[in-house]
Formats: sequence, C-alpha cells, structure tokens
Amino acid sequence: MECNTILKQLSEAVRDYDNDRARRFAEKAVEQGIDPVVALEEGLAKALRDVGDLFGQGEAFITELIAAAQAMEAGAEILNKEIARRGASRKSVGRFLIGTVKGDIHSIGKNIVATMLQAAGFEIFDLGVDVPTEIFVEKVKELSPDILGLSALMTTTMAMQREVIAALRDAGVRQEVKVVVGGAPVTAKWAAEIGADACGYDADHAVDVALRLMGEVRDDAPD
Ligand code: B12
Repeated sequence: MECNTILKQLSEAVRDYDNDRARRFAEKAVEQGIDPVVALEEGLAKALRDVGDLFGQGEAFITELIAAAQAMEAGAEILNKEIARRGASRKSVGRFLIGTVKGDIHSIGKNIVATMLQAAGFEIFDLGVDVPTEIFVEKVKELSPDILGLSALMTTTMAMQREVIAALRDAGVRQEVKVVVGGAPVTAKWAAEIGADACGYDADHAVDVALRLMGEVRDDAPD
C-alpha cells in the first residue's frame, strides 16, 4: 500500500473516531517502513488538529474531540514504540525532565516529544500532566536533569511556564537546568519573555534544540 494512502487512512481514522482503524494503519505504516514521525504528524496529528479547529469554531462537540484524541492515542502507541525501537541503540546524551503544566491535561504532544527525545538518547523523566509548579521544582532538585521541558497547550496555561521558571529562580536552582518550553501556542518571543532557554515547535525541532543545549548537533540537523 502506498505511503500517502496509509497517511490518508490514519487521518480518516481520527476523523471517524475509529481506534481499531488507527491501530491497524499504524501497524501497516510500521510494516511498510514509513517514518513513524511522518505517520504521527502527517497522518494522525494533522487530523486531530483539524478536529480541534472545528471545536474552536464551535462546530464540534467536546465528546467528538475526546473521541478523536482517543483514536490518535491508539495509533500513536504503536508509532511511539517504533520511534523508540529505531533509536534504541543511541548513547545517553543527557537527562530530560518533562511535564505538562498545572491546569493543563493535554498529553499527546508531550508524549511524542518525550519518545523522540528518548530515541535521540535522552534519559526521560516524565511527570505527566497537570503538574503543580512546586513538583517541577522538587524534581529538578531531586533528579538534577540537564533540561526541563514544560508543555502547555492553552493560552490560559502558558502563564504557568512563567511561574515555573520564576519558582526555579526563587529556589536558587534556575542556573542548574536549561528550560525548554513547548506546545501549540508557544513562540520564541514568549520563551524569551519568560526567561526560558529555548522553545520547541514540534518533536523534531525539540530534539534539535535539546541536542544544541547539550552542545551536540544532530548529523541531519538543518543549519
Ligand atoms: C486533543 C485535544 C484535547 C484532548 C487532549 C487529550 C490528551 N490526552 O492530550 C482533550 C479532549 C482531553 C482536550 C481537552 C480540552 N481542550 Co483541547 N485540544 C486538543 C487538540 C485538538 C489537539 C492537541 C494535540 O494533541 N495535538 C497533537 C500534538 C501532536 O500536537 P501538540 O500538542 O501541539 O504538540 C506538538 C508541539 O506543540 C510540540 N510540543 C508540545 N509540548 C511540548 C513540550 C516541549 C518541552 C517541547 C519542546 C515541544 C512541545 O511538539 C509536539 C509534537 O509535535 C487542540 C487543538 C490544537 N490545535 O492544538 C485542542 C485545544 C488545545 N484544546 C482546547 C480546549 C479549550 C480544551 C478544553 C478546555 C475543552 C473543554 N471545554 O473542556 C479541555 C482542557 C482541559 C484541560 N484542563 O487541559 C483549546 C485551547 C484554547 C486556548 N485557550 O488556547 C484548543 C486549542 C482547541 C480549540 N481550537 O479551541 N483537548
């Protein structure tokens, strides 16, 4: 089956809230050697964002958003495993602590970023979603990560990224960890404004940014 057909089927599975089809075509993508990141982004995530846009315009219900997200997660589970498998032999490049900020339960993008970083050789500590600011600070002290990644998907929860950075400063540990912020509404301007070290636009970019912060550059990184 052609790559484009599989990507189309993955998108349709999300639009039709069809978990089984999402799983089946994710497996097909793996069997056919399609890049799992392409299958995630151009197949599943693209359709999920379309459903999100409809929701934003009042043209889809929250139940439909939930069902579409579940189909995406069903397919993503298989593709994330393939991403991890492909990167399994890399050497360890650093410790990466990641979580979605307080008040925000969006996990799909964070999970993809964590998987891609793991495949690139990072040791990942995932705190999950809706993580209170004080837990981020506590875990930075306890785990001494090289990088802290803060995910926020809503304009209303982006402010928590600023709060976490301020709390790290107050606790005297801001200099001990690099902070990368991400999530759909996050921009480089916002990252600079809140005193983050960098921002990542998608999982691939997050890997480049994280490696750069560790003083490493990926072989296939763009200039
Ligand atoms: C799926 C989804 C949900 C699912 C989440 C399921 C899950 N397990 O994650 C459910 C249905 C639960 C949900 C709930 C809600 N949602 Co919602 N949701 C979405 C949707 C459609 C897609 C998000 C997604 O998964 N995208 C796919 C992934 C792959 O992309 P991504 O998340 O952007 O991640 C990539 C990058 O951003 C980046 N990245 C992400 N995190 C990080 C972190 C780091 C460190 C780095 C470097 C990079 C990085 O890399 C990722 C991979 O490429 C978005 C629409 C959109 N356009 O984003 C709305 C959206 C974010 N949701 C929205 C809303 C309003 C809500 C609700 C409040 C709805 C409600 N009335 O209850 C609740 C919020 C609950 C809460 N407290 O958090 C709004 C937010 C509006 C705003 N204020 O900004 C959006 C924009 C929809 C809309 N157009 O209105 N949602």
